[in-house]
Amino acid sequence: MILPQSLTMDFSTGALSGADVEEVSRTIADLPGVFGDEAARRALAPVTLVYRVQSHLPVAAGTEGGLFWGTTFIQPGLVGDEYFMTKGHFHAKRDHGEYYVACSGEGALILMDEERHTRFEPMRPGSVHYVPSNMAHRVANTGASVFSFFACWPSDAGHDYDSILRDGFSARLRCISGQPELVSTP
Ligand code: M6P
Ligand code: ZN
Repeated sequence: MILPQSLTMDFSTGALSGADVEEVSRTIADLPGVFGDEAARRALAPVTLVYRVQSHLPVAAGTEGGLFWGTTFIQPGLVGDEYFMTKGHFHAKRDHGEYYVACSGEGALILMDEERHTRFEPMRPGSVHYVPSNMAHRVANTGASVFSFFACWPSDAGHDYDSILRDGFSARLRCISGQPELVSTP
């Protein structure tokens, strides 16, 4: 039996379409405590879109052995001198990894291990990034247009946002003289 293809992806934009695509949006109002300069965040219009995530979740979250697929679209912009970025998370199951593939625009993958060493990898269309286990990860848009990337992660990985909201990353990706620079947090 041949079933019709129900999920498609536009390789130029990363957009997913199909019956089972879920979408969440994160605005400036949704991201208190995420950026270093909280006053600069509050000075922006609360409805300003920072990023949205389209995902295909074919099994229930927490199911062992399944995979999730998604595209994240990050708007260009700054909060103070920090690039618009995702909240960032460790996986609740720390030994679970993830793949990211850049689609369009310019971005950066910021990775921090459990000893709080932080580094970043530039993301350009076609670059493939393996997020190792035990690493917190977030993505920033370092360009002037929407940055999109694909992600594939285990359905039982889970998101631990609390550790990041409590302790942050040990460094922030700031726009210094027009270039991304990782600056240690005090
Ligand atoms: C990628 C994946 C998702 C994640 C999204 C946004 O698409 O890693 O699991 O939800 O990025 O990142 P965050 O949840 O940290 O805001
Ligand atoms: Zn993840």
